Amino acid sequence: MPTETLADFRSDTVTRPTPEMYEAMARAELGDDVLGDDPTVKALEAEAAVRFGKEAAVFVPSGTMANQAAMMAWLRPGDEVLCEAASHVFNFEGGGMARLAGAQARQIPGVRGQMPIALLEETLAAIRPGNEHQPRTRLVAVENTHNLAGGAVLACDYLERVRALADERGLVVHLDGARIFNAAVATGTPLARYGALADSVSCCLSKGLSAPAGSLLLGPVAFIAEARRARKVLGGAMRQSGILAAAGRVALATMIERLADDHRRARALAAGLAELDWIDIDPGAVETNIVRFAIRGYPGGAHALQAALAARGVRTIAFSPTRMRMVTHKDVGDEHVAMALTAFRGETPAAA
Ligand code: TLP
Repeated sequence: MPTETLADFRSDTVTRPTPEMYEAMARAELGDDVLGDDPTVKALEAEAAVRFGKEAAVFVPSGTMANQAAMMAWLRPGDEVLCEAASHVFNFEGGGMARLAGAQARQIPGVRGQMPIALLEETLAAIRPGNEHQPRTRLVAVENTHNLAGGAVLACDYLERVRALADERGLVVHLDGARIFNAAVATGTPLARYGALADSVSCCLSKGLSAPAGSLLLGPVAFIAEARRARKVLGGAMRQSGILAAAGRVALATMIERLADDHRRARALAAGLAELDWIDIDPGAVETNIVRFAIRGYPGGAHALQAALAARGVRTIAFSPTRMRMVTHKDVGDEHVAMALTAFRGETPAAA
């Protein structure tokens, strides 16, 4: 049996840089970004700010740092954040909101990644800003696309309603847009539209866009100045980071439109998995590049299946004994989708 990984569906974070990125990195004009004179970082920040229609941007090493620097810049200790219960910022960032910003999260259970508007209204109606017993509710966090909701897209009319509620109550909106490019491509929405609906936006260049590392945080000038301070505190202020920014510029310029291919392959993968009666999946729910599903009757559960698939050269992630995730990206082609489906068929449990 092959042990070498041939088809890696664990995440779109596994993508390798393109030849054009390597070339841009080799040729990048560099300075010292902590001293504020790396021209390639500055160019990337300026280009991203224009795309999202934001005043300013700061380049950071990761999506986690982009989100957490945003929290540190917007919040004071004791503040409260409203976030979807399955959001990345709450579940997968090491408790940073509490640890770094000293803020507490009020979790709102969502439907396909959306906090129901009625529930948000009810929650916000109970806020009494002048009451010293209550935390100061300061920020609403949204995630688009929503990772744990299987890459679900948050529609602009939903985001408009969140924006309006936040405005009524004087709250800021932070958009975790780690995969905002996928949302934009899936719906034909300009990035500036998303930029207009949130006070701050984070986005990742190192996921579907395939840069080796790097994310951006975007927002008003004063906020970004504060976020730069947070980046420094977090150890994320880098020196010749133009090397990474050069790949990021290529990512922004060349890698957005092709995400449609990843979405098409994710739908094909989901349709193939749906034919297996031991897999529970709704292929109609696959809107972008993330495919989540549940398995039934596999001896040892999802972790054992993950190991068996890996032995067949197909890497996946088991999130629980029954739940798995696969993500399509630049480095998986149609042949890898076919290979994955063959591997799943080969693992059909005897009882199924
Ligand atoms: N998500 C990773 C894991 O952490 C789960 C993945 O493989 O999907 N926001 C969202 C919505 C994300 O999905 C991620 C990464 C981040 C933020 C953090 O980005 P990084 O990994 O660059 O810190």
